[in-house]
Amino acid sequence: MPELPMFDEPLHVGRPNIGDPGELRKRIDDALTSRWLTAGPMVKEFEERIAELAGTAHCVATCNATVGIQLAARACGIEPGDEVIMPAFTWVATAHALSWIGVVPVFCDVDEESANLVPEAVEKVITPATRGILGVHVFGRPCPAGPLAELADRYDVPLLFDAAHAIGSTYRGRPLGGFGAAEVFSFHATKFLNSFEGGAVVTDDADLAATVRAMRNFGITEDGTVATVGTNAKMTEGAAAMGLTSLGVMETVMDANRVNHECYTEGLAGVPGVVVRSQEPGERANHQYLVIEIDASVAGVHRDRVHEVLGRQNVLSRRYFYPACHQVEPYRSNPERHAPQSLPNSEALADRVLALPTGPTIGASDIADICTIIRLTVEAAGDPAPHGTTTG
Ligand code: T4K
Repeated sequence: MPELPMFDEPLHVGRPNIGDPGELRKRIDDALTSRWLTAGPMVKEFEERIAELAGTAHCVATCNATVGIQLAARACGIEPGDEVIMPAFTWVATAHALSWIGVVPVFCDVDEESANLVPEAVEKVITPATRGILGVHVFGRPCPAGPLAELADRYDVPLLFDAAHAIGSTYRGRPLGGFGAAEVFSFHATKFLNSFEGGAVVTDDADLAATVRAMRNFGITEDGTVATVGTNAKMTEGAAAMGLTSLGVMETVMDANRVNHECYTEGLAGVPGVVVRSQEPGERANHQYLVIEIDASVAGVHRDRVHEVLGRQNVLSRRYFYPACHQVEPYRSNPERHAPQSLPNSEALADRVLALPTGPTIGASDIADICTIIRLTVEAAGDPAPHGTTTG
């Protein structure tokens, strides 16, 4: 391994895709000239574009996805004290979004291959106290939305999806966004489609959309009356300007990510214990995240060691998602409430996954070099490093 970092500049996971900066500046100028700075015409245009992409009748843009999940849950009638089943293997925001509004996340194990909820596992943790199911399309790979909807119907509870990673991917050939009662996208700076910070609730249900829209604006409905409890979750015109600009390069970014996925798969072929996570066969994938799994028992080296070695070479990989939700506070201290069953697949995944840089700024030769670092680290395998306790 070279003494000096292989890369002069750090390579990040989640480097924002900006699109044409000239277009962005023009949109910001337009907002300044019109003196319409938030929840204005650009937000409306952004909502129309997102609804079109998701194939849904309605889109309500929000300041981020965390609050979007809260609005969607409240608009579905999920109240403080209610229990909602969700995967243990996701970014902690999914769990915290619920907890912050007093809803109790109950963690369910995920399928090891897809890293998503599957109905068989969900049914095992359903109790009379269950008031909802919140699936997550982890790394943009679709949950089995059809069978989950049948299960939710059978138990008469709403089904929602945290689609933070999922715009541009499909399930049974249809864009993610149109499944369950509502789905929630994230447009955080690190997402491949970004609006600085931002999110959106998408749905085909007109009443639900109207409730979310009111809740986003202090509970005020279209006719100006306060009809419900609400918050301030509005998207700004600046955020929408970035979102619209970022939409201009979305297809290019997805193409680049797809090619990068192939390069990593080829580059890591034959490295014992290391696999590149795949996407759903037959579906369109946005390849939002490039995630490898390192099985220490085969590779002879733990994921944390590879993370550390890459860091020294200026490749800033991220341990998405580690720890699993039930392994962090406040959930860890209350397993009776949050983790009624064991969660072996979520724990195994959290112990093995490592997100690597992707996106249009990463080229084939960068990927070849990153793969070389990983290959050499496995070849020189020593004792597994002790586990850390921080996320990412
Ligand atoms: N559900 C799921 C499944 C999610 O993954 C997320 C968020 C949510 C819900 C909630 O969505 P939002 O409420 O955020 O809309 C990041 C993001 O903050 C978070 O949005 C994302 N998931 C999560 C997976 O990753 P961190 O703490 O790892 O990110 P951060 O800010 O340290 O950035 C990661 C790397 O990206 C940095 O090392 C450098 C690079 N970066 C970041 C920013 C912000 C840049 O190059 N430029 C930038 O402007 O959480």
